[in-house]
Amino acid sequence: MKKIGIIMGSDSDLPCVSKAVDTLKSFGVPYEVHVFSAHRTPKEAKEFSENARANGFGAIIAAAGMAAHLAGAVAANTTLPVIGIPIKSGYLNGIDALLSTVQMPSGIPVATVAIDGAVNAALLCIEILAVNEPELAQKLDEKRKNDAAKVIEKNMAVEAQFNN
Ligand code: RP5
Repeated sequence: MKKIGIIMGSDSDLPCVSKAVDTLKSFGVPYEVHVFSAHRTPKEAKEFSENARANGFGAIIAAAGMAAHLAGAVAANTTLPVIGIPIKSGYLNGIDALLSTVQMPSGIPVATVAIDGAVNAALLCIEILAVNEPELAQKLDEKRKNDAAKVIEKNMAVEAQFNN
């Protein structure tokens, strides 16, 4: 199975990014985690992105806060799918990172999830891999069913509390 590359601009992004790691782990998807900054360590970020396909990656998650150009910079150097996570931080609480990540000019796509949307970033990567991995597709179906069952249970509890 292809690996997922998880990169972040700073280790201060880890509290959010670790949720993506946990999600990939729960599906048994292989991954690597790195801190590469588009502005502090641009050479390392470029080298990783340029070699990612040859090194067995199937998609890359790039998480960054503030003037977040990491996902775009990674996407500039690979044609693997890149999922951007705008990190909530600083004076603007992630709105800056959201706009920096989502507003990519035509030609270099970055699929952007919600601010701090680490779980969805991982799920999107799993969905990408599941195109060629039937077992992963089955696990995704099971998760949807389990999630729905939990909501149905909560609905029953709420209905029992408020409806006669
Ligand atoms: C971005 O700046 C990082 O992705 C991080 O979210 C933010 C702050 O970085 P630190 O100053 O905490 O290293 O590059």
